[in-house]
Amino acid sequence: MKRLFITGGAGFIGANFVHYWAENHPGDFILVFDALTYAGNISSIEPALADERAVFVRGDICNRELVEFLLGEYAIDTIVNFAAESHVDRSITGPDAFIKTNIQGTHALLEAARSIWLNGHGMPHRFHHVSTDEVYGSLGPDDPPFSETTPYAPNSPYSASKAASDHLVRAYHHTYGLDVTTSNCSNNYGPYQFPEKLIPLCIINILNGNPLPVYGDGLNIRDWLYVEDHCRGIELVINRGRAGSVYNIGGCNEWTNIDIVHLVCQEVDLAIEASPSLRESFPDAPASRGAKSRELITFVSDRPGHDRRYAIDAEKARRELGYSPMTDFDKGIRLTVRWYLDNTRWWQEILDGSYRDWINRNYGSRGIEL
Ligand code: NAD
Ligand code: TDX
Repeated sequence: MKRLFITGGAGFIGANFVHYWAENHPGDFILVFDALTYAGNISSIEPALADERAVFVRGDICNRELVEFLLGEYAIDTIVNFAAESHVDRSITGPDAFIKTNIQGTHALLEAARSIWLNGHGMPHRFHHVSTDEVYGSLGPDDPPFSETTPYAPNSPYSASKAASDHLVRAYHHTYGLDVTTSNCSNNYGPYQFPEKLIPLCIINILNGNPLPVYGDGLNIRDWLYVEDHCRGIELVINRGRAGSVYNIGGCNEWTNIDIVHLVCQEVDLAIEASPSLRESFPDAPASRGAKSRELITFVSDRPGHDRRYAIDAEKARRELGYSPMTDFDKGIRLTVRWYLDNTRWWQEILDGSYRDWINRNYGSRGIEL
């Protein structure tokens, strides 16, 4: 039985991971530790928190003393670090928070783990760090996909801060013998993704009849993975990955942005055309008046320093861990569109600000102090 400390567990991938782990390891204890920044949403994990083996603490990973106290108090043996500032565009307009959370926060977590786990008792432990393919930089059209030995070449403040955190994790293994693993994953999509990222942004903008902003020429390429496949990959790394190892996780599923936007338009249109109640709920969606969502596509200025192409070579994870993605893209996009149609309250409360008001009322605007 494991006792997990899941940082960033109220965010997109973290919340999916909390559900995945609770379902597949019902005897394990889970402590979700999350600062509930703009991207954190406690309602995403409410069902999992109803279990007596789950605890939620609002806190900042930069708060080493608090983390150290909780690791000891709850006899934690596994940290899974999802907590991060994760949006590239925000890192361009405001990099400070990325340096603080992604670098200083990961360092504070490592120090807390070192202090609790390497204190002479030799307690079995695992520090799993969740990272990104963006640390490897940008690929040309004919370059081979990123492998674990591809040199780091991060291009945005976001990817540079993630790269720095990866190096710290590596160094704590090499220098102190902390039992660490790192996974570098490609673009995720699925339920609970904050509506600033491309796919949920497009779904919601279509429903509200708003423009679909496509950066530059729309021909940038990403390798998309359904979030549940990422969660399974992380589970495999935690359970079977070698200490000190890095594993790339990806979907083997490269798409240009414009093709993704077209696919999302098509799926939303099909759903609305088939449902009078959706037409009533979303009168501004093009399909509700017999038009096509692709008319909302608007090419806008490119993201500064926009990486052209990412692609992951997940052969090491396949060979060593038996990892392979299970959800094909058509199915994953259909499931994702369906989730946003069935969970309008989740995203409408984010858009209208009522969710943030609720958090501030129930959790205080500054977080808990222990
Ligand atoms: P997200 O932005 O949806 O969620 C981040 C979570 O971390 C939020 O709940 C937020 O409240 C919390 N958080 C932020 N700062 C914190 C702090 N200082 N202390 C405690 N909690 C804090 O992010 P995501 O998309 O779920 O990404 C999770 C992790 O996976 C990140 O490390 C990201 O770099 C990595 N990743 C994401 C993707 C992707 O496609 N989304 C792909 C590869 C890797
Ligand atoms: O409105 C948009 N229009 C657009 O063309 C947005 C939000 C994005 N884009 C483009 C930029 C990217 O090429 O779509 C692509 C995907 O953009 P995002 O959803 O912002 O993701 P990306 O920048 O690729 O980064 C994501 O994947 C890797 C996550 O946000 C990172 O946390 C993860 O590490």
